[in-house]
Formats: sequence, C-alpha cells, structure tokens
Amino acid sequence: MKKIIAIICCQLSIFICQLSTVNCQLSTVQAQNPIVSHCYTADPAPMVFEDNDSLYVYCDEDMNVPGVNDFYYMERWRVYSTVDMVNWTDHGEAMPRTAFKWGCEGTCWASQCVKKGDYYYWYMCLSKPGDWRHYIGLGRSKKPSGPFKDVLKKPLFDTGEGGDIDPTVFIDDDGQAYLYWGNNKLRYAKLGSAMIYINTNIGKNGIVEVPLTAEAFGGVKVDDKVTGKDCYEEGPWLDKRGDNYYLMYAAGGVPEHISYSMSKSPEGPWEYKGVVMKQQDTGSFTNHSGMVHYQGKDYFFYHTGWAPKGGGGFNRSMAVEEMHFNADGTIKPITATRKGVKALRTMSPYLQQQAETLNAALGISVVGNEDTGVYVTGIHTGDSMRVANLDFGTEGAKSITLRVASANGKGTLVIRQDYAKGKVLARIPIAATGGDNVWAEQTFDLTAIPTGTHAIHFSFSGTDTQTLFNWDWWQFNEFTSEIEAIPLSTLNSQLSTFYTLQGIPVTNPTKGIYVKDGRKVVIP
Ligand code: FUB
Repeated sequence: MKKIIAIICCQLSIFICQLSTVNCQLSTVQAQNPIVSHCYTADPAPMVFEDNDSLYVYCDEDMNVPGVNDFYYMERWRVYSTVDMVNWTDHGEAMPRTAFKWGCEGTCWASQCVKKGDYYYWYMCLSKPGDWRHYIGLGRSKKPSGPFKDVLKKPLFDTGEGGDIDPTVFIDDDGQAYLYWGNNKLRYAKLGSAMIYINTNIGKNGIVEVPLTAEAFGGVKVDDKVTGKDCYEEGPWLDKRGDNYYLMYAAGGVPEHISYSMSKSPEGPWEYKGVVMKQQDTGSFTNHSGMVHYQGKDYFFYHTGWAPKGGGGFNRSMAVEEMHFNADGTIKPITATRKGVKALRTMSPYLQQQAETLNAALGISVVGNEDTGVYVTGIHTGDSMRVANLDFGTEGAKSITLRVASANGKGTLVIRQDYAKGKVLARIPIAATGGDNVWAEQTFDLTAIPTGTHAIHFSFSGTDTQTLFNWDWWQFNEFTSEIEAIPLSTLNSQLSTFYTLQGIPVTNPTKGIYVKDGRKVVIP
C-alpha cells in the first residue's frame, strides 16, 4: 500500500513539477530554491566546521531513469559548499558508490558528515549486492570535500534487520559522538572515540531502540495506520542549541512532513513538539531535513521535486529556508518557498572563481574530484549557467580570462548581465586547445562593461553535438581608474570600433566615455 501511494504521489509530483517548469528557468533570479539545478540532489545534511569559512552540504544524487529504474537509483554522494548562501560550489565525485567495494549499485541513500581531530567522518547508507537491506558505511577524508575512502571495508554494524538507513551523527560538548538512524524504527548508539566503532557499553551490542511513543513522537504507527496526530517515519537529525537537544525527522508516513521532538539529553527521553514543515506540494513525497547555524543565522535544509527539468519524487532537489526559534527553544514552523534565502555577501568577479560555483545551471555536469581537479563538462548548445551577486565595483570589468579545454573548438560562450535575455557582455568563440583535457587560459575583451552588482548568465552554442568545451575557472579583469584620453582631432586615425559603456557600437563618437579595444577611453 505504501508503495502504491508513493507511486501515485510520484506521478502527481512529476506532473505538478512539469507544470511549474516554465516558472523555473534560469532567468528567474529571485528564486534561490532549489540550490542545485544541474543534477538531482536529495537528503541534505548541512555542516559548518570550526576551522572553515564555508557551509557544507552533504547529500546523495538521485539518478532515476524513467522506465529503467523507476525507484531511487543513486550511485554517489555529493558535497556542496557556499560562503554566501546563493552560489554553491560542486565538489564533484566526493565519494562514488564504488569506493565501497561491498556496496550495491544504485543504493547510495542519506548521510551526514562530522569532523573529529584531523578527519572528516561521513556516515552514509547503502545496500550489499543481493541483499535488500541497507547498512551504514563510513567514508573518511582529511578534507571536507573529499575524496572520501571506505575506512572499515565493511558496514559499521549489522542488526540483521532492515531499516538501517538515514544516519545522523552529533558530537556533544563532552566529545561523545552519537549516531541515530532508522526507518519505521529509531535506534542510536554511542560511537567510540575513534569514530569508527560503536561503543558497546550501552544496549544490546551497543545499540538502543528508542520507544516510538505518542509522548515522544506525537502518535504511533502500526501497519501503516497512524493513531494520534503524528508519528516518526525516518530521516532523523540530532542537534543541540543551548541546553536543548533536537530530534527532527520525516513524519506522518508517505507523503512526509518534518516534525521534531526535544530533550535535555542526547539519549532522551524525547518530548514531541510539533510540525516544523508541513506537507506541501513540492513535487516530492519524501522529505529529509537538517539544520545548521552559519554567520549568525539558522538555516533549515530539506528536499523537493523542484528541479527545473524532470524534477519529482525520485529526482529530488535540495532547498533551504531560514529558521527561527521561540524563547523557549521551540522551532517556528517553516514554509517551503521558491525564493529561499538572501545572499550573505557579494562575490568578487576579480578573483579566480571555479566554473562549478553556481547559482543555477541547466544541462551541464560537474566531474572530477578534489584530488584530480573538479570542472564543468557536458556543455552543449542550449545549456546555461548562472552566478549570482557579483560586485563589479564602479569601474567595472574590461575582459574575462577563462581556463578551458576543447577538442573541437566549435563552441561559443555568450556572457549576459543579469538574465538569460540580459545585455550581452561578450560572445566568445572557444578555440580548440588540443584536446578535452588540454587546458589553456584565454582572455577576451568584453563589449559592454558591467558595473555594480549583477548576476552573470553564461549560455552555450556550437556546431558540434559533442561537448563543446570543458571549463575549469573564470576571472573578470577590472578596469583601472586611469582612463586614456583620446583627443577628438585624432579620431580619424583610430581604426577600432568605439562602444558605449552599455556595449552599443558607436560610429561617430563625440565627447564622452567609451570602450575601445577592451579599455575605457574618454573623448574630452
Ligand atoms: O533518499 C532515499 C531515502 O528517501 C532516504 O534515505 C530517506 O530519508 C528518504 O529521503
């Protein structure tokens, strides 16, 4: 029954999402949700590490192919980071499923990462070949963005039952780490100090089953029937603010909403506190949440079916909202919005920026890992990318430098200001570099000068059906305040074209400021 409801919800959500696709093209600068649009991302687990300026989100990638694997099909986990809440850097293949030699194809489900000592520990769940149950595995890395390696070469434990999914890990102020997890049952264990074993001092084999009572979770579910106003389903998130411990979770059966319980101890007893995010038509019949404190604000992460192309219950997309607490520590209800959250700061176009740092993107993919290099590929005619909130200053940019690789040299990059149909800043033919992995830096003059704060929209066209080029990074180059003066009397000997600051060619320039040969000039 649960499966039938899930399938109906899924079909409905695909339909709803298709209807709303027209509203989620890249030109809609205001919409910050979903936070990643070039692939499907689910089960967000946000984390801020003490010694790092960025906010990281760990997630899994939905790769459902309709008609082939009409269910969750997930071959890898992904990591994203941000410093401004609107542009997100994709860290590529942080942990492919094949890194777990014991793992089964397509089963990479929810996860969470914490740091202890010199290492980042990423607890994730996946199946074994020929075994329908999920197990909790552990990836470890010295960098938050990986690549992560399988530390144990086997699951962390085996309860002999199903439902061992959705690990959440939390390190308390005294250094004790707790792992909670479970679908339709909720269990926890203390982790040993090395983070790679369960501390067997509590419960049977160190595992405690949390009683799913009405006091703790709002109601009780037996055989898919809920008695009471709510119930625990899956996707726990353990956290702490002040002296309050929070347990958020997907609740109420399918379709899911997010509810929470509170306690004065990470081991409970838990007291049901209500709904955080009610069930909404986001196109996804599951939801999965995480909370994080960053730059003085609290953020709530969840997932939807809001991807601009093909989004739905098995093709989910992460989203974020600001969250607020009442004086007694209870959580104010949160609504899922397309608008999402505001930028915390502007981004400099004059620093080298990774091509995979994106506000939104359609069609492209991001490959590689932090050891080999991460870059944008799969660039075809009609694809596009957007970066938000770039501060060009008062002088503006005169040119852009790109690090690209192209075998065919048949691609053109069009750079526009603000929108998909915004002012053209440059049309750049990307020359062949000698191969898709032969990288070259190329600098191009802009034909209009962006000043002030703008989004930049990159779109691609070309005469080849193959990848037009691969893209590593970009950097705009700033005008200096020295402006060359060109006396009117010498104009006839100046052969190049003059442009207005808005990029319009001027055949008979008079007094004023223009762009010529990629530089600002003044005719006094
Ligand atoms: O992503 C697969 C499963 O769907 C997760 O493990 C659950 O929390 C639900 O989001």
